[in-house]
This record gives sequence, structure tokens and C-alpha cells, in this order.
Amino acid sequence: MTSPIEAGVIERHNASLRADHEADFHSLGERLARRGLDADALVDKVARFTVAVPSWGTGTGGTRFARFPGPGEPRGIFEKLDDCAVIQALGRASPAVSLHIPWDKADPAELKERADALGLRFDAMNSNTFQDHPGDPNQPLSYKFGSLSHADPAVRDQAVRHNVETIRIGEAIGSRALTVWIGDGSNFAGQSDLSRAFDRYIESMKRIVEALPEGWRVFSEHKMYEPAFYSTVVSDWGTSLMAAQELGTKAFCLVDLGHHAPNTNIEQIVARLIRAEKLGGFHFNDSRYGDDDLDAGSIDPFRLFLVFNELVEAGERLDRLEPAHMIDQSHNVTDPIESLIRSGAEIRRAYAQALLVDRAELRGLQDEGDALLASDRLKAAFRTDVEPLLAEARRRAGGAIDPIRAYRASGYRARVAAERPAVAGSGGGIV
Ligand code: LRH
Ligand code: MN
Ligand code: MN
Repeated sequence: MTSPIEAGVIERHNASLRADHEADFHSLGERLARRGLDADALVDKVARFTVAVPSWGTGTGGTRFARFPGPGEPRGIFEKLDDCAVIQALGRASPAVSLHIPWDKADPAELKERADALGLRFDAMNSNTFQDHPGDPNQPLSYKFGSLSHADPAVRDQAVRHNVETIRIGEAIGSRALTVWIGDGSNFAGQSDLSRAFDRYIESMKRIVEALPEGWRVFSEHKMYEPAFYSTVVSDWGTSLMAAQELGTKAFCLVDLGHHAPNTNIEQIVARLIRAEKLGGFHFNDSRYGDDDLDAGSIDPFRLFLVFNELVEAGERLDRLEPAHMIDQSHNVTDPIESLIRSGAEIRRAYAQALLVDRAELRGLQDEGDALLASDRLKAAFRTDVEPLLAEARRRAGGAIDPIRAYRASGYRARVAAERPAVAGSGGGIV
């Protein structure tokens, strides 16, 4: 396996932090033992939890106003994969990459070969019928007025064919799921028939489901608004659940944390989808106002913890669902590699904290109606500094105790900045 991080960087970095880290891990282990928890078992669980990196997150995302690319931006999918390998080498939380087609279109054999060489694999594929693709001979028609729900059957056919093509690429590179997010909707009352648009979406999705290979799943990703501002065809988890139920056993719902109104109780949505056996996966990110695509856990880590609290609470019911964990962020003011390393750790942090909750005690307090202590016990898990557990999981897997510092010490960004000429700084950003 080739690693873009020079051998020895991680070793030297870990050696410099080892003594402090061991003391911190030991002290946390003692405190956890008093609560009946085994630190080593927790490290194992945390190490098994992984989250896929979005290929599109390795470049500076930009907004619709501007994009401010940083040095050494990846110029295509193969350089994006190199950056993903750096994220994995240091953080050890992200062995898989989620691709977006056609942004990442390339010869599948080459994609597979490169990923294998870097020790990476591919998680869910993402199709893209929310933009026009002028250079793509397979997609000459415009998605201005929708894709899978478009009133014109020719546009719907094109959008279905694009999804099938995305599945075929995914098949060739070892993916086993397709995430469908459509921007379809309307900007004016009266512009679109709300019921007929949804009927057309379901009809198109049925054709996509038929094209799924054995063992594959399709995730429908809901989003309240944007780009359509009056109505969106797959606007909420209720719509997404209706679709998944109608589409059958291969169809599931994907929860992108940023796709809800501020203050929405997302953890309750997660609990409901688990109960309906339709939770397919996540796009993790954080937000304050809308689909901000900020770094996971950067604004409201408590909400992220509460989502994980539901996942851990579901136990075996969740294991059967095997939800796909993916990050979906847009980085505008940070080095995307640093953001993605840190987000992987934040997501694991929420998971580790949720593992600390004494479930039997909590249930007892809930049943007794002890609101204060129930909340306090849950908060006690959230308040625990689990950083030594996360660092130990990384270290045991060959990663860095402090991955951001190790990344900066590696000089990777300066090196690729010299190899990858700067890209233009203006023009519309992408999602
Ligand atoms: C839509 C979305 C969806 C896209 C990604 C780029 O807002 O969350 O997942 O594929 O952004
Ligand atoms: Mn998303
Ligand atoms: Mn989004």
C-alpha cells in the first residue's frame, strides 16, 4: 500500500506525545472503570466505527458568491483520492470514499486500482441530476424544471439513465449503495402540481430500484428547501419514508443533518426511521441556519451526541440496518484535509460519548419520571472528555495521536501545492 504520508512522520509525532497520552488514557481508564466501563473495549468499538469521506469535500466548496481555493487543490478524482488517503493515514476513521457522478467520472478500473493501492474503498455513490452537464453527451436535456419528477418524460428518462450509469460505475468499483438527492421542486405556488410531481418521482425511482444489483440499496435524501424555495418534492423525512416504503426492501432513507429546519428534533427522526426499519444512512455536517454544510460537531456537538445516543440505544435493531455513515461538508475557510480529519474525530467522539450512557440506569429514571436525573445522567456521558479513547484508537490503528498537528508536520499541503498548479479563484461555487 502506498501512502502519501512519508513513513516516519506519524512515528516521530506519536513518540513526542506518547508519555502524556499514556498518562491521559490511564487516568480516563480509571474514571471509566469506576463507572463499570472498560476503556480497552471502548477503544475497540470506536476503532470499528468508520465514516466515509466525500470526494467533493477535499476541494474548497465555495458558495454561490465566490470560491477561495487554497494551495494544492486536487484537480481531479485521483488527486482527491490521494487526499483521502492522507485523511485516513492520520485519522484512521475514514477508510472509504463516497463519489459523486459525473464530478468524479473516470475509468472504473483505474479508480479501483488507485483506491486499492491507497488502501481505500468506496462507499455509497451519489448521482447528480441537480445541475446541467453540458459536456456530457448522455445528458443533453436541462434539469432546470426538475429531473426524476420532471413533467417531460424525456427528462425523466435521462435522469433515470444517469442514475443507472452511476450504479454501474459503483458496481465496478465495489460500492453497494446509491444515494439519490434531487433538487426538484418549485418556486411559485401553482408552478407545479404537488401530488403529480411526487407520483412521477416514485415512478422514476421504481425504475432505478429495478436496476439495482443484488445486495445493493438505494437511499433517498430529503431536504426541506433549496434550490427550490416554494416546494421541494422530497422535502422531509415523512416524504422520504413514504417513498422508501413504496419502493420496497432495497429502499431506505438518508438523513443529512443540515437538511432540516433549525431546531428540528433530528434524533427523534432517527429513532422513528429505525423503528420503521428504513434508516439507510447519514450525511454528517453541522449547521446553524440551513444547509450550511459546516464541519460536523463544530456548532452543536450536543445534537450530534443525541443522534448517536439514539443509534447506540437501538442496539441490534440498528446492526440489522447497517446504516452508511458519510460526511457531507463544504469547506470554505479551512484546509479541507484538516476539516475532514477533525470531523471524522468529532463523529467518533459523539459515538464514544453515547457508549458511556448507562442504559439500564437511564431507562429506570425515565420510567420513574425523574426528569432531572435522567437528563443529568445523559449529560454526564456528553461531558466526559473521551479524547484519550479516540487518540488511542487512532494510535493502535497506526494513525496519529494528534492528527492535525501530525498533518501540519508532514508538509503534505506544501508538497502538493508545488505539484498542483493553482486553480482560478472566481466563479460560482458548488453546493
Ligand atoms: C444536497 C447535498 C446532496 C448532494 C451534496 C453535494 O444539498 O446534501 O447530498 O449530493 O449536497
Ligand atoms: Mn447531503
Ligand atoms: Mn446538503
